[in-house]
Amino acid sequence: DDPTRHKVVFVLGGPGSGKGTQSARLVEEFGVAHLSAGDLLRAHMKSGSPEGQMVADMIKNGQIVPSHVTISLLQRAMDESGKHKFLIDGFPRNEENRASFEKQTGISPEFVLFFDCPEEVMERRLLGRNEGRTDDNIETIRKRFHVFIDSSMPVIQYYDALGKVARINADRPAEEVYTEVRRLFMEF
Ligand code: UP5
Ligand code: MG
Repeated sequence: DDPTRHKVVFVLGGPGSGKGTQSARLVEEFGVAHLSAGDLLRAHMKSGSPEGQMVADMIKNGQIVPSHVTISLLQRAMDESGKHKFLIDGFPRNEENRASFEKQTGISPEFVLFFDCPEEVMERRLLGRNEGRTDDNIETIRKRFHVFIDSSMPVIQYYDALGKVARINADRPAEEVYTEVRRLFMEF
């Protein structure tokens, strides 16, 4: 399988901005493959390996897992999917993630969907989610917000400077957000 055929869209935005929700709709309508880096890491942490334990500790603290771990999970998922169009949700989260991914896979994204949402709205959504995630507590949520501003926003700025970012106001009902997301998705 030729990796140069792979087309990738990064789905970025703060914790609780709606990355997973909107990605699921795009999958339904356009049949692209959805790879949530967070979901892959959460599955990996249940593996019982020492690396899994490290991932669990880092997620509970809202920290960014080392690139090599996340990238190998993403690469394997891409290889196993048999598809060549991917939505990668929640990755890259820092400059090192971004540079390593582009270097190791040779893939740069077609574009980036950026869900822009106020913190108080994201906080309310995360506290109301109730899916038993170890990072959905107020203490970890504050750390996640901090890491997002400090480490992840520079990645969005990097792609914005390349003209690759489509910003979406995510502080609206999910249906309304999707109307704009699908329109942007079809334009590209
Ligand atoms: N909801 C969604 N849209 C809504 C809307 N428009 N109006 C009202 N409610 C809405 O949505 C969150 C909640 O809000 C849901 O209950 C939903 O119904 C509702 P969701 O779509 O799940 O938002 P999402 O942006 O996906 O939120 P998530 O919590 O998954 O974002 P994070 O970025 O925090 O989580 P992720 O899983 O990507 O990462 C978790 C951790 O893994 C990171 O903190 C980090 O420790 C680690 N990680 C890495 O280290 N490296 C990576 O590359 C990726 C993750
Ligand atoms: Mg998510």
